[in-house]
Amino acid sequence: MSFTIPECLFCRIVGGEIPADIIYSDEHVIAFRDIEPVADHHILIIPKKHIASLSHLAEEDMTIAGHIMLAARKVAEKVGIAESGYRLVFNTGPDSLQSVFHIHGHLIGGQKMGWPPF
Ligand code: IU
Repeated sequence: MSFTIPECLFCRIVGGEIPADIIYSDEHVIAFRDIEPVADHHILIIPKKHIASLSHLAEEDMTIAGHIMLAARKVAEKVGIAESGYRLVFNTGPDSLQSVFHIHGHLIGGQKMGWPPF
């Protein structure tokens, strides 16, 4: 699935137009380091298809959702946080402070975290 929109920053990263520190890429998703990391490891996992947020995920996107989760597991293993633990956070909508409207999971780890996250 390769639906992209030109004004979307993350679609432009997918297209190679904007550089990113890419950790993982396959047919459906890419993962790259966040430019403003909040933890030792902070990696964004995004589908190549443009989907604005979790609230815009359709039934037909079920496979893509699965690919994002599997990529998170692979990236966690690759950067060495699979055993110590991590979070996968999908900020969705205004209360969550979502700022980029191309769905992305924040894979966060490499240090002890607190709970609740606000
Ligand atoms: P949010 O959940 O939509 O708030 O997260 C967007 C993230 O995208 C945020 O952590 C930014 O630091 C990150 N980001 C980035 O990695 N590269 C960019 O060029 C831009 C934002 I703009």
